[in-house]
Amino acid sequence: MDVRGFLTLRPRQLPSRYLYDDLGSALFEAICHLPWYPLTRSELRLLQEHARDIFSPRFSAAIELGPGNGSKLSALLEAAGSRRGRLDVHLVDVSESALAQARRALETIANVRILTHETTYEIGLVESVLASPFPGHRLTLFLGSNLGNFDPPGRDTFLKTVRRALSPGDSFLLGADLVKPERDLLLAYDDPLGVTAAFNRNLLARINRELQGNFDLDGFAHQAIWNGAQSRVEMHLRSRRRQRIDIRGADLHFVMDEGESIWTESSYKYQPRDIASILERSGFSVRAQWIDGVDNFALSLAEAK
Ligand code: AVI
Repeated sequence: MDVRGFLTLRPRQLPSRYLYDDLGSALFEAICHLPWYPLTRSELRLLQEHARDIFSPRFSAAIELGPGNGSKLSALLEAAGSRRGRLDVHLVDVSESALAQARRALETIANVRILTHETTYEIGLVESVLASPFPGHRLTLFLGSNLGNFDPPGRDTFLKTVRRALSPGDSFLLGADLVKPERDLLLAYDDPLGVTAAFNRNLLARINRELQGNFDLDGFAHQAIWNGAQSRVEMHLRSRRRQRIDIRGADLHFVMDEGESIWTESSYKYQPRDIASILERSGFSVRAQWIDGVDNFALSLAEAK
């Protein structure tokens, strides 16, 4: 973890990818079960309902970037039924434990060969494409509204990199959360059980553990803010008092004022038409968009131009 550069920025920040150590990943799994965080269930419903439209018999490989516990891809493959032939399934993640879990969820499915890539999305995608050359087309999946954790310039660069790795006619399935009433968004990111607060504060515990920090976890309040102008939910850790922070492993020492915050995550929320134009700008043609009107979530199926 390189925290020095981020914590000295104003406002102070920590990248959201640092939320996911083993405990952070387990807390995120728990969040997905919370009644106030409907994204995962909503996306799963869409995948099951539209599996036969998503899946084309011409696919010879499916590549999932960030497969989590593998449950979404396995639900999609099961629901695709006879639309699916023999398939290479590539799972890409930096976390060895996530890959092992996803592999276990998928290996009981008939007619699939599973290949794991313990690396970044960008490198893993290129490796997957090289390992599953033509004939046949590939379906790349980027689900869970993970796109929402990129800021807009990073998001556009990432999607263009994905497009460049693919060949014309390959498909891309994107799951993204939609704008909804502020009350629902704040409950999703500041739940009454305090699981999201624990997920956020665990970042400080991780720094204490891995970099010999002295963060007092009770000295920071979890805060979720809806920033309507930027269309994003922000997670912050707000200092409850003036306090001195020492992170010996990063040779970093500073004072935080009462009310000062560390910004730990942005989750962008979209309008369906924005998702379509982002994809088009990145070199894809949108073929279909399915919206869950109950929880406001969108699945978009696009094809590399
Ligand atoms: C992983 N990512 C899409 C989640 C999100 O909704 O931004 C992470 C999360 N943060 C708080 N709750 C869940």
